[in-house]
Amino acid sequence: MIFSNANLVTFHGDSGYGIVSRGAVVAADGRIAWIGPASQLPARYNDLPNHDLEGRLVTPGLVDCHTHLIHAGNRAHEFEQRLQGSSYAEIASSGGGIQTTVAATREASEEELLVTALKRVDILMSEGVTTVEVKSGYGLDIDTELKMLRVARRIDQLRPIRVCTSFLGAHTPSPEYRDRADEYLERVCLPALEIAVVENLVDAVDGFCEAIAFTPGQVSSVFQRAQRLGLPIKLHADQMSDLGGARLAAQHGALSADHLEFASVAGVRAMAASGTVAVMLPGAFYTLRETQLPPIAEFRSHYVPMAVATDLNPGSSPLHSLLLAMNMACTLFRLTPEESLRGTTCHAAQALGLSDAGRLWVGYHADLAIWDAEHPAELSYRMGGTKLFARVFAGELTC
Ligand code: DI6
Ligand code: FE
Repeated sequence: MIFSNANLVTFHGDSGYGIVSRGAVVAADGRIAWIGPASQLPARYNDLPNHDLEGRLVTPGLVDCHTHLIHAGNRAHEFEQRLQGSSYAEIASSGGGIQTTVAATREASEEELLVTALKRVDILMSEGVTTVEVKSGYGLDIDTELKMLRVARRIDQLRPIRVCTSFLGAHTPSPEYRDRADEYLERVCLPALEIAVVENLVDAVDGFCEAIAFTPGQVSSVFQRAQRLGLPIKLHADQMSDLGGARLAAQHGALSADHLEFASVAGVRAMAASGTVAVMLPGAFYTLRETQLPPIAEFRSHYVPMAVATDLNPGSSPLHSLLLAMNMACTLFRLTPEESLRGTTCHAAQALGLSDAGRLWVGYHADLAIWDAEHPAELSYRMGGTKLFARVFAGELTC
C-alpha cells in the first residue's frame, strides 16, 4: 500500500518536524518499507495500490501514554463537591475519590468493563490515536487488578490500536488495608503483580507516590520487585507535593515520571541522567485548578524529553481528547506546538519503551494520522472539532 501526495511530519532527527513535502509512505507487513519525496519513489513499488492523500498533512499515529480508561462508576458528584469548596485530597481522605471508583470497578463484570472501555477507546481513536497505555489500579484486590488487565489485553484484539498495559496496584491502599499500606503491598499488590506477570498481562509497573498514596520507601519496594521480574517502571511523581518522586523514578531507571508539577531541579537533573521521559498531564492540572506549573524550562534546558497525555480517569482528569491535552499543554504549560506534537508521538512512544512507534521512518510501525490541515501547529491550536481525515493502523486504512 502506498500513501502519496501528503506533507509528512516524520520527526526524523532530534529537532524540527522533519517535514517531507509531497511525500509518500510505502507500508508492507504493517511496517514502513519506504518513505520520502513521492518523486523519488522507487519503480519497484509502482504496482502497489496507491492512496492519493491530496496534499493532506500526515503525522505519526498519536500515542496516549497515560490513561486509566478502564473503570466503572461515575464521579460527577465529586465535581460538584469540588465546586462547593472540597479539595481532591479531602474527598480522597474521607473515603471518596479513587475508592469510589474501586467499589464500582469491583462490582462490574469483565464484559461491562470492556464495553465502557471500548467506548473511550473509540473516542481516542477518532482523534488519530493508534497506541494507548492503560493502567490497572481501580481493583486493589488481586481478582479485580487481574480483571482490569485482562480487559486491557482484549482491547487490541477488538480494535485497530496498540495497547500497552501498566500494573498500578500501588495506586492507593485498598479500603481493607486503609492505614496498613505496607501490609497491603505485601499481601495484595505484590502477589497480584506476580500472577499478572505469569499471565502475561503486564508491560510496565506504575505507582503513585503521594501523601494520599505511597511513600518513596514503599514505592521503592514495588520497583525492586518489578525489576526482579524484568519489567520497566513508571511513576505518578510530585503531582501535589515534592516527595522526591522524580528522583526516585530516575534512580530506578524509569521509562517515565508523570505529572511533576512539584518536581525539584535535582529531580529534573536525575531524570536527564537516566533518560526518563517527563509526562505532562495538563488535564489533571486543569481539573484540580493547580497553580504550580511543572518545571518546563528546566526540562528544556536539561534536554529531558517531554510527553503529553490525557490521564483519562474519572477523578482528576475526565479528559477524552488527546488533541485538547495538546492544546492545554501549549496554553497552560507554554509548550510549543512542536513540543506538544512530539509529546504525543515520539516522546510518548519513548515513555512506553517503544522504539518502533511515534515517528515515520523505515522499519517503524505504519501507524499514521491523516489530517485536513496544512500545518502541524493546527493540531494544538484548535479546541474541539477534530480535523482527522483518516487513520492508518499497521498499514491499513481504518478511519
Ligand atoms: N493520579 C491521577 O491523576 C489519577 N491517579 C493518580 O495516581 C487520579 C485517579 C482518580 O482520582 O481516580
Ligand atoms: Fe494518572
